[in-house]
Amino acid sequence: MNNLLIFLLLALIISPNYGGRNQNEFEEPDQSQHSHDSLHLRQRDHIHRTLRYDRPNPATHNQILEQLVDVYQRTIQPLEDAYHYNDLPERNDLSVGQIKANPLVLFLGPWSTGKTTMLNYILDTDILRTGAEPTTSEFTIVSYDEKKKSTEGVVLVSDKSKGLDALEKYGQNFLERFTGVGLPHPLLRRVTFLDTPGIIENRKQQERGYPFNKVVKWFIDRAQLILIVFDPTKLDVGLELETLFKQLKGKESQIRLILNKADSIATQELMRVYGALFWSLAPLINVTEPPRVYTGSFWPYEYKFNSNSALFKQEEASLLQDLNDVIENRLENKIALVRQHATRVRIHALLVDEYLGKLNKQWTFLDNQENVIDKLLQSPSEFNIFKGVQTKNNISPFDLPSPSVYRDFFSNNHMTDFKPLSQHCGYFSSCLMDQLDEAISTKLPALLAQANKQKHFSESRDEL
Ligand SMILES: Nc1nc2c(ncn2[C@@H]2O[C@H](COP(=O)(O)OP(=O)(O)OP(=O)(O)O)[C@@H](O)[C@H]2O)c(=O)[nH]1
Ligand SMILES: [Mg+2]
Repeated sequence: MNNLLIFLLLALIISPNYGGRNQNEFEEPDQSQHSHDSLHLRQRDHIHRTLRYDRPNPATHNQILEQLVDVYQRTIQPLEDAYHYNDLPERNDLSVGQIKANPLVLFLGPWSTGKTTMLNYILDTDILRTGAEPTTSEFTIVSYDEKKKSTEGVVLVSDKSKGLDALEKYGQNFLERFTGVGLPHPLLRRVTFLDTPGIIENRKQQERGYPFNKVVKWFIDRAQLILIVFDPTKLDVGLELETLFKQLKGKESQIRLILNKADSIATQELMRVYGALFWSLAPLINVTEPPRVYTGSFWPYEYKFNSNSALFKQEEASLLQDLNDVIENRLENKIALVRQHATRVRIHALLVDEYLGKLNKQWTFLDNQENVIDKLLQSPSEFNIFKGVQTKNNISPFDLPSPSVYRDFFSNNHMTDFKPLSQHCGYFSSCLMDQLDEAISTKLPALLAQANKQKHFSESRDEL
């Protein structure tokens, strides 16, 4: 009996999770690294050369960003507030913090495929814990800080300047699984990474205690590059991965597939795995152009003897170039994001205005106002509401939300709480909608032209 007790005590002490230790604490040494001691490190000059770490942001970069914030605050936000845009269910909200934030690069995919190792490799660190078992248990934002620092999720979401405050809605359980790692790495001045817990097939959503898929979708909507990492020795495509790809619809141009650890299998097998990967993913990716796949071994060690090292080197160079393009295009992407948001806010304001117009037309003093509102919400097509907005304002039918969204919206906001667009005009300033239209058609394209000019100027300076 005593022996059994001693055995259990010992087992508990040597267990890696003894004491409920947070798996992502970055002081923790990587146990798996010990087995890598005999491996030689690869040169990393190419990473530095491609990503041009030390090049500071040009002064014009920040000026353009400030102007973009100004356009948002002066012309888009007033309409957002006037028509309670942020009460729309499933909306894509925007904040000054998000506009100013660095481009976001996501690491997603099944467990133990090498996501965290790859991130450590790019940043030349071993600060994030890696391991052969499911290791990353937290959504980990890796961003710039003057010194190494770990920040808890609750703190991250309470700082509005970080643009992460909207994540608070996913609850305390999520916040306990959300963490920030700050590093004084120059690359992080220009880009922010998110490491995610690997997908484990057959695990039910509720076991996580927070809406994992919704959280992933929130980050997907805000990411400029989405790296989905696979391990050629375990290509199991199940329900969780299918769900992930469903959430990636519309973001196909940002997706890159990584066939990692490719030097651990023979060439012929690698070809077979490459085919199998496409075969299993094809039904999940609904576009004519397949996503780019990078094949290689994205860790700091020399490729295994006899592997396709020349190919892997080229693949790594292309991937780094891809990452650099995202960094270089960050201003254009931000302007496009604000423009897309402005278009959504415009459509919302036009729809509320149309509902109001129809209410005023349909309602007479003999009717019960609530009944008229209900009729408008239940059958908007009878009153030509969506079609009317679409044709009068030259909007694509694909950009219009579903009428059920407005049944939801007006259940929390009474229709008569809003004023029509024609009443949102100042004595000395133009109407809110005219200002928004001007931002979409003139101000934002002008900022885009400035951003392009600045990019070409930096590129031509690099070539000298
Ligand atoms: N042979 C080889 N092994 C690798 C490579 N990259 C990572 N590994 C190993 O694969 C295991 C898993 O690596 P992680 O980086 O922890 O994987 P992950 O995708 O972050 O895993 P989760 O956090 O559990 O989702 C570790 O033992 C790594 O040392 C690689 O390129 N080649
Ligand atoms: Mg990991």
